[in-house]
Amino acid sequence: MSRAVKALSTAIGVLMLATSAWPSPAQSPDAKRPNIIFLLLDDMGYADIGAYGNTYHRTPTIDRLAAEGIRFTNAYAAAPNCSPTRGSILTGRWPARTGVTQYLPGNVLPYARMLQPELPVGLPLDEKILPEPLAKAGYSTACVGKWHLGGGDYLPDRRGFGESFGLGHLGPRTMFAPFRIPVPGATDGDYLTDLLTDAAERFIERNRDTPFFLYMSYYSVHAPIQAKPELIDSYAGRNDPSGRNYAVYAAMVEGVDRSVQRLMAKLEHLGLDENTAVFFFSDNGGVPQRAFNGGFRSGKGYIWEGGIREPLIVRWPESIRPGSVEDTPVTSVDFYPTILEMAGAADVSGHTSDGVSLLPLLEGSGAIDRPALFWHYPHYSNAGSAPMGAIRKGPWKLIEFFEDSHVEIYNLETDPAESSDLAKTDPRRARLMHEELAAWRDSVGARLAVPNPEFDPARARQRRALQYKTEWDPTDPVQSGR
Ligand SMILES: [Ca+2]
Repeated sequence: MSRAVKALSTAIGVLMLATSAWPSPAQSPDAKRPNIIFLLLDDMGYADIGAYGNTYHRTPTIDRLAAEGIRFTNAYAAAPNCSPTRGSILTGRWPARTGVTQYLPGNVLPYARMLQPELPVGLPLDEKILPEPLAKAGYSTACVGKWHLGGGDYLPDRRGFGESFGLGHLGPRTMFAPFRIPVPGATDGDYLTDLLTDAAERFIERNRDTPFFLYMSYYSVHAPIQAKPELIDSYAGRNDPSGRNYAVYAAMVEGVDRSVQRLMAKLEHLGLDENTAVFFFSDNGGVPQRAFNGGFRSGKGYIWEGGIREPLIVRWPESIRPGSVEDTPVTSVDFYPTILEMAGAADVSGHTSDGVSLLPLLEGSGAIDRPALFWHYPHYSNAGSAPMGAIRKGPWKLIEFFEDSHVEIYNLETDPAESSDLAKTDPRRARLMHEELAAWRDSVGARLAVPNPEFDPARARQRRALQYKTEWDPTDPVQSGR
């Protein structure tokens, strides 16, 4: 439909609304509630897409989302890896509060300098998640793709999602069918990103007449790094200014862009693109060997900026001015209250969110009020990081390293690469921020890493097999995601 015809039909719609004494259901306030699509990428770096400065990867559709919506430059994941950030999105609560502070099931390092707090087997069942209040408000809900918040009773369709389509709790060993868990409709050689998009399209088609919430959680661009051969070939001879020329990774990123293009075309075809809010976000920073983290320090697994600063785009033509850029620091716990406010949905009783609704920023109608952002990562990551915590307050960030209790502070405005520690030159600021971080940990009941009496430097990285709790059966392929 052309813009002129669209404008005309909107005008006719408004006219009908104004003159009709008995509004039909299609004209009730319900019909105006936006559909919400949350596109969640796995391990995508801050600058993996063109809208954030990448000139090697081709991401025209995602760039267009930014051009037609709002792009955040200080958006954060609440954690530097998968499960805790995913939990924070779905609950609106800090990982330190839900207890999911590490990828599940985590790791056991019996000789490390510190003993890590025990993890739950999944996002605790008493945690309320987004689809519940949305369903109560009349939304159809679906989880498509990666979950990583527990198997069995912890899976999305048992947690309030109306339907789910994916590979269970964990990730795939291959991006090409056959997978270790059969996927309905998949034939050998099918690409996983495309299959998820197929499922999302079917969900959108089926729910075109009711408001819907689609949690679209791509397995890309997490390992295994695999892409369709024709896309890989198309990167031959293309200039990567980083010098890596990792065509497979680039093609994997572009594979997502092509899927997003299909979803946007579907929305437009159904006349839903104006009143659908589309979020684009990544669950943690990129792996530095392949991803572009925008010049920020380090990557996945660390709470240096490279591990937690994320691309965040929201397109919602009904309410967002095209081409907006927002510098206010925001975090993944904010999505829950934002989405509820967008949907006009009341929260479920007994649930409290740690987040702040971003609607004033999205609409350009005002600022948000929040004293600080916090991170609590009392764990060892696969990338080699040791237990750490952080607070960001204005341009200032303090990082606490739990193994030796030392702190560092950085001014992110003047030193976004976190290269110059100012803790010794500004000890008062360091002390105040450290106290605020510790007080926050107390307030959310954060579980701490503690000194390990068995610490053995030579064997510190040696792992022991996990002892699973009885409610999660690791021999069950559906639960374990194998
Ligand atoms: Ca991840």
